[in-house]
Amino acid sequence: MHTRLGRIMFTCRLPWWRSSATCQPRQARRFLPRAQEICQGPSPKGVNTTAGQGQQVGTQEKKVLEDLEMPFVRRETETLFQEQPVTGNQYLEDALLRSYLKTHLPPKVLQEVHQDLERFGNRLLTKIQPLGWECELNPPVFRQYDAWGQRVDHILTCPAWRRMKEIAAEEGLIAEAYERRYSNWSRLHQAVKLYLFSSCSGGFNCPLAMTDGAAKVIESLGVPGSLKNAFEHLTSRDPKKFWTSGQWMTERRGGSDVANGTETVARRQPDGSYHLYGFKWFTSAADSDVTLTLARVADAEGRVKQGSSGLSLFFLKVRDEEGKLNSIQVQRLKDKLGTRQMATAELWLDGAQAELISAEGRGVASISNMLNITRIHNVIGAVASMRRMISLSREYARRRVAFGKLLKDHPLHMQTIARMEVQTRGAFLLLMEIVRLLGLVETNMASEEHQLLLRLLVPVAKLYTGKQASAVVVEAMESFGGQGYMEDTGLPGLVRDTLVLSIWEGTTNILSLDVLRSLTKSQGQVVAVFSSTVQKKLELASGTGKLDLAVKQTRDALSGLTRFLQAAGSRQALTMELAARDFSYSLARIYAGALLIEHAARPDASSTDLSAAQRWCNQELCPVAAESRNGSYEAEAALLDQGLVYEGSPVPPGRL
Ligand code: UCC
Repeated sequence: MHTRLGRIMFTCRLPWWRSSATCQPRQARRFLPRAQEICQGPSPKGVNTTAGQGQQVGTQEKKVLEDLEMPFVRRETETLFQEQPVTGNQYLEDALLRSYLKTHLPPKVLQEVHQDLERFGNRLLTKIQPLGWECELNPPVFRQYDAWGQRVDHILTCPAWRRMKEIAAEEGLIAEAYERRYSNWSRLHQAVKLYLFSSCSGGFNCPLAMTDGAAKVIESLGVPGSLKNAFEHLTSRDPKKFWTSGQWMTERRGGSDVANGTETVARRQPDGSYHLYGFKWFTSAADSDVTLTLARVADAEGRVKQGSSGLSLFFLKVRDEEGKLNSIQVQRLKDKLGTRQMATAELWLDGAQAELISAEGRGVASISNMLNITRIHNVIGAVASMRRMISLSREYARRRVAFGKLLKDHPLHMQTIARMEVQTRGAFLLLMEIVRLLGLVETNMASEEHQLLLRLLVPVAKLYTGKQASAVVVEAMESFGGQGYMEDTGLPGLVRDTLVLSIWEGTTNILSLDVLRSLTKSQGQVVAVFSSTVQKKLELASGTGKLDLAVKQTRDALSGLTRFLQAAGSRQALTMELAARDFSYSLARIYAGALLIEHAARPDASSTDLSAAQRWCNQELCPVAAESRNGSYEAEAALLDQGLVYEGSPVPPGRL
């Protein structure tokens, strides 16, 4: 029976948690005659059998019919099947999202945004989720040659993936941020739509991240005449006009060390354009229409400048009007753990025509506008994954019976999900804070403090939520027991797609170093603004009684952070490098704590707002102070780290 139902569900090609279109066990029962057919093979009528075979079939048929008479075999086991969690409109079911919008948006904006999100939530549920699953089942295929031996390098994507592109345009998933019809709140509106879209987008959130990043770079350049057309396409609501962009940064010598690892050379042409020659080792959504990429401009003798100051930023169209690749060859598609819905390719640039769009040697600084946007999208993806898994997990707990009661009535199970919920709430408020600040910056309403805070919080949020999301989705998968590990439930796919979030767009350590970069570049101002902003939020909550302990814990953590920085100032650079990750985690935990406290201090706050703030603040909020007391950032500790890692390794100690 298990096998039969399994087959029925497989035939439906939808995971069991996918909205109303899904084949549920109950619906599957209606397919029983079909299931019998699958089990028995074709009807004897249609089969040209010998008399003996006919007799055998007859016996089998009788046996099956007898089995059907047996209640335990045929019916009772059905009742053992676990009910699928059925989630509804994810906007309406997200209490924190709704209370955040109600608190922060002006009433008129709230009214319109609410209507749009409710409608979008329904569209996601009924139309977009099934498309996302189709994308999962039909990953892109690479066809290098046509039937006649012509090299074509076609990346074939499925119809659902192409439909996602149209939907992204129709919903204004990029346009919303650039039209600014809600002034500084437009970014937030866009981010919330992307947050709802993310986990049912079938991976289409990735090209959207890069498209947004490309539009941002072009806008920050003042939309020069040569890029006006591209900007219009990237920010279009017309599905026929809408373009997506790639972000080709990674080369063979590494994804992080862009400044030293980029080998691609740009040769200037008489008409002022450039031809690019190089190998891009990891290009996400390689089916995009255009891309931004880095290269080194060669001088008249063909020499290039190494290092960061030798890099410049280029814009190029991937194909010409006839769809022919722009002197680009696709070497192969990457075989990834997750995000398989999306074509990631290795590309040879063999004279690809491109336009220089930054000042020469300012490539990294220019593309960092894109990186900061894609890193925000990464945060959106992380919070969305956590929210999606918790949403499914809590629904499942309302239906699954174990040890004589529903999972929701097992206190330990609820404690486990509640802990995930607290993590997700902190991450969500961090995300909202960043997009709120970005909205202010983009509408010239930001103070210098806002800008500094945004510069600091983007890498902090990216690195912290990426790690949180990996931990939360794995924990949530466990809350389904063995079912969580079953491929056709769709849950492993969600887990796989989440695990990349701490890797791409800068790993945790690289982003921790970016946090230090922001400190150095601003001469410590980012931390001064961070401290004063946290203090202001805490002051607003002081005297609310139930939050007093949380406020004290956050204040103490902030003092610990300040003391650490004062002491670190007189130490070697090694101290800050060793502390970079713990320092960034401390910033994330303290700031998210302050945001949760602020949200819980609202006059109409609920008891759950209160307990989320209290519980968040009960964790170690300033790990960098604790580890510093343990001596973890001393030169001696660094040597011991090596000793621990390489004990027993064949590497001679002198070489370490
Ligand atoms: O491409 C990838 C996958 C695409 C998929 C996207 C989908 C994601 C969406 C998910 C949705 C669910 S993955 C490849 C991503 N690659 C990276 O993220 C690179 C990681 N490496 C770094 O971030 C490095 O730290 C570098 C490349 C930034 C280091 O380069 P440099 O040249 O050594 O850095 P410098 O010299 O410190 O910085 C050069 C300039 C400085 O400005 P000036 O010269 O004015 O002082 C820096 O201040 O760049 C500025 N800068 C920044 N400015 C560097 N980083 C930033 C920043 N983050 N913000 C502002």
